[in-house]
Amino acid sequence: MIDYGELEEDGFCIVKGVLSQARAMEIKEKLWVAAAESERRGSPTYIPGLDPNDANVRVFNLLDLDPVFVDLIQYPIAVEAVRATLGEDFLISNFTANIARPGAKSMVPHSDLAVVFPGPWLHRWSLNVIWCLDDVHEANGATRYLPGSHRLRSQAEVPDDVQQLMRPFLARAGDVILMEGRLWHTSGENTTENEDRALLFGYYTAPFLRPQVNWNVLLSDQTKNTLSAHMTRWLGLGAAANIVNAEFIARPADPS
Ligand SMILES: O=C(O)CCC(=O)C(=O)O
Repeated sequence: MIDYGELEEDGFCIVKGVLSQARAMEIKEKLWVAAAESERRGSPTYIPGLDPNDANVRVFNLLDLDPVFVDLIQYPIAVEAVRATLGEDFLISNFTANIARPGAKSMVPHSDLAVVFPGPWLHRWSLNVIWCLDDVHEANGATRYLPGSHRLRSQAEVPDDVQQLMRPFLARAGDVILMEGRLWHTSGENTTENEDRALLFGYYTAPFLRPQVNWNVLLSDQTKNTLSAHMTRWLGLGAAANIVNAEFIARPADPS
């Protein structure tokens, strides 16, 4: 199912039909409910500085908003891809959504590894598992990536005309895009009249990298109490969370 050769060679691969289109649509409905609940809790869905305008609807802390997101972050194919890329031990760094609505513009190009590690970017130390809840194509704001950019080792190597060189990921609702953390990308512009583009971003890192969010603070006790031992470890919850296990020390992350 997962083309690891492609993931290594291109920095991404698309896994088709992980969810049925009907299931993707059900999850999208839950996402809109989660977006409203997020606003109600005081966590805005538009972040000036992150997106150029409020046509991008951002939903943070998905794990606390609906159990369906707890299921997705530990979905077998996601965990398989993460383990194959990062090693047996890893952390869930973040899980968020971005719904690009008509009129949405591109954010600043970046790589997700650069967001958590200043470089040099020599190793595959993070992986984004992107859940497509809509068909994704250029006009509705498909995520755009810079081909070959998972081989860039520093900011100085990023071309000045990065935006012009980027290409859209093309995928169907229910597909998963596996994108390694070194691949430079941005959100696309949604130039359609009335088509949303909803994506979920499950971001996983090697266990020595500080997660983007502090799950200990962010998750409610109600959510924490439902989590398995594996999820507790992967979220870095608990007093001994920062002790990396001996197996991982003996076998560091894939050096590719
Ligand atoms: O929405 C997208 O297509 C990309 C989002 C992204 O890269 C981010 O939020 O860091």
